[in-house]
Amino acid sequence: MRADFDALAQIGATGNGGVDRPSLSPAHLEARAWLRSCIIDSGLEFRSDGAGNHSAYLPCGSQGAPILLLGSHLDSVPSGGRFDGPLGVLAALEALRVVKEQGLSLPFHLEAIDFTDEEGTLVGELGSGALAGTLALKALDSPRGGRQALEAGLQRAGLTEAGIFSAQRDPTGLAGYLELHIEQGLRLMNVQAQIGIVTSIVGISSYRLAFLGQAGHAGTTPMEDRHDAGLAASVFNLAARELVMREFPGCVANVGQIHFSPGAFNIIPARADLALEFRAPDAPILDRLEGALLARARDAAQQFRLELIYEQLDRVLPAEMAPVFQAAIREAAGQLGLKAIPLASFAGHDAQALAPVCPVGMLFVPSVGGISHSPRELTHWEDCVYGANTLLNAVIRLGGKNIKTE
Ligand code: HGY
Ligand code: MN
Ligand code: MN
Repeated sequence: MRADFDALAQIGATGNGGVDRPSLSPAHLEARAWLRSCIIDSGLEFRSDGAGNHSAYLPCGSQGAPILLLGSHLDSVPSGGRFDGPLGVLAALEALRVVKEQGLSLPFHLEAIDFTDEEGTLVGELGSGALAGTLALKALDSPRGGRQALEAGLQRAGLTEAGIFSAQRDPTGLAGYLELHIEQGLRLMNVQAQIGIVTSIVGISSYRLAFLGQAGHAGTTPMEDRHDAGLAASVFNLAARELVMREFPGCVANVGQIHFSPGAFNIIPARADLALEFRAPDAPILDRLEGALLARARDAAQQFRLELIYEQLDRVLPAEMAPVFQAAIREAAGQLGLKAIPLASFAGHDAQALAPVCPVGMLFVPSVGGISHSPRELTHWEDCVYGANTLLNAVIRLGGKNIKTE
């Protein structure tokens, strides 16, 4: 697993410990080709689907048994870390290898999967949403990464929009989904725990907003006469932060992009385009937060006598982790003598796309300094191994439980 991890980290490497593998980019496709060869060299069956999900399949269950999916994603955020996603895919692959070597038989088959575009540099949880049948057709109309990037990526990967939806699986064939991931926060490190038993995953919504003002001469236009879109964008960004910190404890909001146009030193910005994302632990709070943020945007537009337009790009629901999966993780960690604590995930994950159709579970390992989505992302290798062993042992424990009913 270590040799695989180090080899994979070289693909799309940014030279400072990170990787740059946006979904369906050449570097991402190179990583997928590398995974395919790993799967075949391991004597496992290679599979891929219309959404570009790549997987290793091990028929270790009885005839007609459902499949327990394990995995994560190989795509990264731009200039991201080398652990976010790959650790889960490689630990899943290693689990299949060990089950195969040991000749273990389980009440389900195993499949180690690399989901397409978890990070949303194109759409967001694209492959997992397609497999689950939860991907909305409209999600492809105005995707987070823009239509052009989506079309170019699909073409590069030999995929089609219609083909994406053919990836949907019959839920009766799915025993569930279990994912190992880095925590991307500080809670495990703060209590010296090795394993996080994920209890729930946060809901996430994203919008594109634009403030529309008037271009003008930056030198000759009196300050009080300006319709400056840039000012509204700045006021809104600060107002969003204040709103969340004052009125929405446990939630977050982020303006990840602001683009002023025409964009010159001496032109008053006519237009400011913003990428807004916000997260809440449950759907009603997510909806309340959405309304409050849009009200702040309207206030900012009014304050500077501007027009406001906006479009919701996606809304991923919060998800509860199946108690039987949490129990299997807790027992596996205990059996390995590891300290495990329950915790909610404020990062989104493929597991939340699958949660509506099958029982899901996640386990975390510590992130040094809580840093992620950065080349400085780091998990000590010892913790990666603890996570992989806990994943494997949780799979074996799930083999002894009645997953669908417990
Ligand atoms: O954005 C997230 O929470 C995840 O890393 N995709
Ligand atoms: Mn991830
Ligand atoms: Mn991520």
